[in-house]
Amino acid sequence: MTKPRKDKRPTRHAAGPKKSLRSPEFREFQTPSSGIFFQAGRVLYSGKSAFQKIEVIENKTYGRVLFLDGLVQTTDRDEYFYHEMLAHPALTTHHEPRSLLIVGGGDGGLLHQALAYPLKRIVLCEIDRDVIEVSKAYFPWLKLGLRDRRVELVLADANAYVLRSREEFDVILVDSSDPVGPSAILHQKQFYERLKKILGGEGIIASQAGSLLLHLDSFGRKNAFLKKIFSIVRFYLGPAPTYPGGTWCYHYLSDRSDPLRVSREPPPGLRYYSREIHEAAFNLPNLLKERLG
Ligand code: AG3
Repeated sequence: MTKPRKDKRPTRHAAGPKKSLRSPEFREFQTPSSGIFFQAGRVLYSGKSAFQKIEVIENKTYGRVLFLDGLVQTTDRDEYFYHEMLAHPALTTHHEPRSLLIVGGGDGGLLHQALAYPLKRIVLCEIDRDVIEVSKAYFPWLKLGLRDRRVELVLADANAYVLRSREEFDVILVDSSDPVGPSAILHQKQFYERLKKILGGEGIIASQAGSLLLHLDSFGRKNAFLKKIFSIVRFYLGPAPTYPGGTWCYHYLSDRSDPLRVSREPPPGLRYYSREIHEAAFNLPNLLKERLG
């Protein structure tokens, strides 16, 4: 047992942390004047790949946090809000999903959600080998997912892969980052035209579209070009606590599958997504409806 201190000198804690002793701070500037910060108990990885800067830190509140080019991609604590909302609306609606293409998603969170379905084949197309390796080391769900026999990992630029693929997919999930850097192309019209060519007749695409509050201005234009490509173009929403603005938008795209006619129950054990949430998510706030015309 330690003896009680006799001297009255303040402990380091009582004095408040000295600047030099503080854990390093990792910030994402979500706008030029605002953002989010995390104190890193430990910096688990920091490196530069051929495509981007990759960092993984350990934070007291959020657990492990993955940054790509300084943008928060995933945290242990809140990843399921985003991954469940990107995976399950499309996968519960398609009448019989057998094949799935995941675009991006190198951290494996989306793959983990998808593996709960009786799919026959899953292609994970990620451009950056280092994201895969780093995520395998620090996010165990990816390591497990890649061991599944149904999964093929393709290390390629998705835009080029989609152009050369001769396969048809029942569901395509686009887990891109923001429309800057290597992900920029995944938000453009040409990419969606290419996706349509490899989408089965009843096929469904779900893709992350950005922040309701901070990317609102881009949605009108995007909606207009998507409507030229797909007969059913719907936005839906969900919370994303550590992403800019906190509420995230997703596109649901199809030619034949109505998003409100779900075909099956979601897998058990989900923390956010449910049938009720599915229905609620497609009801949009006025500020977004106005932009979509
Ligand atoms: N992909 C979407 C990340 C967008 C977040 N943007 C940001 N923090 N500015 C996440 C990949 C998770 N699998």
